[in-house]
Amino acid sequence: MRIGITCYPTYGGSGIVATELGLELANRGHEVHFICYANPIRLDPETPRIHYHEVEVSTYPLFQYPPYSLALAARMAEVAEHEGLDLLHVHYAIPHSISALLAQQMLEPRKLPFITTLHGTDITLVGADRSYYRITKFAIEHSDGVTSISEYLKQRTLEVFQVRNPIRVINNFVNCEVYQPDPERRAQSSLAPPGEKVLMHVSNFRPIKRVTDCIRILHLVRRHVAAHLVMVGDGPEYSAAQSLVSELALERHVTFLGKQARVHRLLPLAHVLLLPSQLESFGLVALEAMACGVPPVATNVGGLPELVTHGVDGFLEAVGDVEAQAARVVELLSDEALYTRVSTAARLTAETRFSTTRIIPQYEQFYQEVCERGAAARA
Ligand code: GMT
Repeated sequence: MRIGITCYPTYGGSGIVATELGLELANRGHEVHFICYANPIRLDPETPRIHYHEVEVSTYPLFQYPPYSLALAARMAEVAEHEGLDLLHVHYAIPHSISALLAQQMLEPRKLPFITTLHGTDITLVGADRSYYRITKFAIEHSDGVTSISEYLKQRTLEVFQVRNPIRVINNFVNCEVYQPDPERRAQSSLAPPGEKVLMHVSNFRPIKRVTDCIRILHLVRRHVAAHLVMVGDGPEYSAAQSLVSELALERHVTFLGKQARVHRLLPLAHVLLLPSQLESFGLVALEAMACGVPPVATNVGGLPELVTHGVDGFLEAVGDVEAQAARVVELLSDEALYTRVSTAARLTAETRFSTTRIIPQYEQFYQEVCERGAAARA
C-alpha cells in the first residue's frame, strides 16, 4: 500500500509510535510517506520505501498564529495526489484529523480514506478542553477509521465524547530485536559509579510525568541500596527536578542526560524504570524497558494495568505514593531471585503480547478493512 503518515515529529510517544510504525510498514514492503513539519526524530529518511514531505508553515505579519492545520491539509492533498496514496493515517486527533478531513474534501470526487489514532493527551487533556471539545468529537466522527492505543483510552473517548463510530484498540508495540536485554550492562560504568544500581526515567518532563517523584524515590531507595538515577529527556519540569536534587543533596547520585535519540542503547543499562506519571494512556517507555528486561515501577493509572501485571512483570502503585514505589524498587534490587523472575517475565510480555510481529499485522488488516469499506460504499 501507499500510506501517508502524519504525527508530531518531536519528542513524544505519539510521534515515536507513528515513526516506528512507518519504519515497520516500509520493512514489510509498503511505501510510506511522512507528511510532517519536521523530520520525525527517530526517522532515517534514507530508509528504503520511506519518504519525507515537509510541511512548510509560512508566516505573515497578519498571522499571529501561523495556520499549520491548513498548510498540512494542503500538503496532504498534494502528496496524496502526486504519490497516489491509498490512505492517510494521522496520529493525534488535534489538528491532524481535521487537516486530513480537509484534504479528503479537496480531493473529491475521489474519497481518500483517513484513519485517526488516538494516543492519550489528545483526548484526556486537549480534546476535553472546552475550546477543542466539539472539533475533536467532529474529527473522530468523520474519520474513516479510529484506533486507540489501549482499552482504557477507548472507554475514556466513548465516555467523554459519546462518539457513535467504532474504535479499534491496537496496542502500542516494540521491536524486540532492537530493544534487547543486556544482562551484563557493559556500558553501565559510563552512567553510574561501579556497583551502583541504575534507576532510569525517560519522558518529556511535562507535569503529568511527575518527574520530581523520581528524585524522591531515589532519596528513599538510597537509604537501603546504593543506587544512581539517570534522567533522560527534557521539558517544563527540568529545573524543578534539578532544584529538588540540590535540595536533597543528591547531586552526585543523579545524572541528567537531556534528550536522547537512542533510548534502546540506554534502557538495557538500567536495573529499574521509574514511571510515576499522573496518567498514561499506555506508557510506551515502560514497554520499551520491559523488552530490555528492565522491570517498570509505575503508577496504577490509565492503560498501564493493561501492559504491566502487578507483581509479575513490574509493579504498579498509587500516584504520588513515593514510599510504596521506593519500597518496590528496594524489593526488586535486594532479592535476586525476584529480580530475575520479574525481569524475565517483562521481556516475555513484550515478546508475546506487544512485539511488532504481533501488532503491525493488526494495522495492515485495519487499513485493508477501511479501504474495502470505502470502496464498497462508493460502489
Ligand atoms: O505522554 C506524553 O506527554 C506524550 C504523549 C503523546 O501524545 O505523544 O503520549 C501519549 O501517547 C503515547 C504513545 O501512544 C503513550 O504511550 C502515552 O501513555 C500517552 N501519554 C499520556 O496518555 C499522558
